[in-house]
Amino acid sequence: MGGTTLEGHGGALAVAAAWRHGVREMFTLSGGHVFPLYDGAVKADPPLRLVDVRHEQTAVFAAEATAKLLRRPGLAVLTAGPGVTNGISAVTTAHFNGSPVLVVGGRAPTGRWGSGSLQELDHPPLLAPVTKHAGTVRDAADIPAEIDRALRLAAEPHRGPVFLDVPVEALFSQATVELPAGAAPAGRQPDPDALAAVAGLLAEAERPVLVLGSDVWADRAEAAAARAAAALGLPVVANGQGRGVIPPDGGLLVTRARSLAFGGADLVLVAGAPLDFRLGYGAFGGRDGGPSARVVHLADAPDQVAGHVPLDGAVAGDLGLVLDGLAEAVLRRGRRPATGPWLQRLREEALAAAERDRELLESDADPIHPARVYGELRRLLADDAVVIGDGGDFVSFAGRFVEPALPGGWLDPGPYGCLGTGLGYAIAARLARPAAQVVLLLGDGAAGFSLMDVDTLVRHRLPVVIVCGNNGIWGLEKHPMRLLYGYDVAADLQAGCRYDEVARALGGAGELVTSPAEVGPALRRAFDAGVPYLVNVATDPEVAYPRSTSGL
Ligand SMILES: Cc1ncc(C[n+]2csc(CCOP(=O)(O)OP(=O)(O)O)c2C)c(N)n1
Ligand SMILES: [Mg+2]
Repeated sequence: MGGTTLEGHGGALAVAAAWRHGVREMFTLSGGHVFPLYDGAVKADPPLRLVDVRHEQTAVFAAEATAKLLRRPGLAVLTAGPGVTNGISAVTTAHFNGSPVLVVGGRAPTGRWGSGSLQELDHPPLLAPVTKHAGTVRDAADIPAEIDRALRLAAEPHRGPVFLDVPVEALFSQATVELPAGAAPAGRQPDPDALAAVAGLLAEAERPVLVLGSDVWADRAEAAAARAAAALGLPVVANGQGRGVIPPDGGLLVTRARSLAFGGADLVLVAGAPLDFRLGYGAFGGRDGGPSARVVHLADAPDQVAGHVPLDGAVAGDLGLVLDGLAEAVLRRGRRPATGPWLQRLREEALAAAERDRELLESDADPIHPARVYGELRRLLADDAVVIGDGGDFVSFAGRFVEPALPGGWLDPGPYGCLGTGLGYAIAARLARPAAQVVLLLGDGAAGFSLMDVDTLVRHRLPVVIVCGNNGIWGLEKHPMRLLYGYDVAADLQAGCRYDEVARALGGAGELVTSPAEVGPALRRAFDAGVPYLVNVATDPEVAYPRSTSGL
């Protein structure tokens, strides 16, 4: 492409530039400052789909989930002032997740700046710490080039959000400009010496573990990761959107034995995930007084390589090239790592853990054990389902019991841990995967942040199955506070609150489930309904997720 000249107002120019980067929808909540962007969207040929939501955080979360699922940028348009500030937690989530999101904000007029216009706020200083770039476009003629630059930057590894605001004069005025081409960034070659050094460590290892994180999916490296794991016989632990890269029944996925894997390893290779609290801050090995493990970080960009722990090796670059290159470099040495007995031990441990789960998944306990919900759900999930978790303990149980069959379809909030992603992620998932099951797992506490956006699902005819794990408490806070203090406060919600009736009042459907035998049939009705459907499952508040770390 390239060489196209366009005449139009700032909104039309912005839409045309975004289209060239694959953007096909605009998530937004109305405000006069951004009207030209709507006019640009509806009058574009073909038009950009406008999805209007009930809270700006939902708009940005939806843009983020679009980026996560389709691996191209998502766009949210927020009106000046409170529209932008309401979106900041979601922008921060995209920042922590490395999701390519463009947020375009309205902005009070430059001509009156300082006189006290409605919603006059200088947004970029607020957004700068949580974006790759935050700036103001002051002239309509600059809009296409700035949007193009922003989207390139967002999509270039390590990916992340970019924020631009446009003063009303610029957005409403006309310009004639050449549209930029919107080309994708090229793959980044890893350093062959760094690869060879890691291959050397791998060839010597007896108990290696490969960790696959979300950037493996974002970097389109899932096939290379599966090839490397298979060629080298590496046991794999997956997290985030890395879940599903290695099929659950192929003998290599040992996520259920992660504590033995991380504690007993002599070498841990972490690909496409930060060495944060979810991975013990990058400290592995040491189980039963054994030595600590060597640690290698494989990252999509040099600035992602961990600096807070000593590393035994690191490679930065296109993760597909890194993983293929690594397998090749090891095999070229003529010696596959001798992982057989180690893999066997982890496999047995993973199978034993799955066996121990079985009882919980089939639990007849009354009140309902949250695991029973997943026992029933697992039977109904198709391989290509998109499963979204927004909540505390209820979602931790999902992480343990729901093993995705395919990569990319598991959406958790990531390391920022922000409650409220649920409806935004669900809206985006239904649009991104029109034919797949979309299941939103919602804690009853988490529900309060975004449930009003069931209205958006209804207005836009987006059927989603919502399962609310309703224990009547902020479970992940109540139990730890009790443990620490012997009592708890600010941790109770309404027991048995009818969130299903909220969904019905908003035009969706739903039902309350209070006995274990009803869970399966209710889920089936939800999948068959073809409308947004909330299954409100009253679960046992005494059941706490058994966790070893809190991340604090
Ligand atoms: C925006 C935000 N506020 C507060 C928290 C702290 N927090 C983490 S988990 C949790 C409890 C979630 O409760 P619920 O959604 O009902 O799930 P449950 O643990 O009860 O299964 C809270 C309050 C957070 N992570 N994000
Ligand atoms: Mg709860």
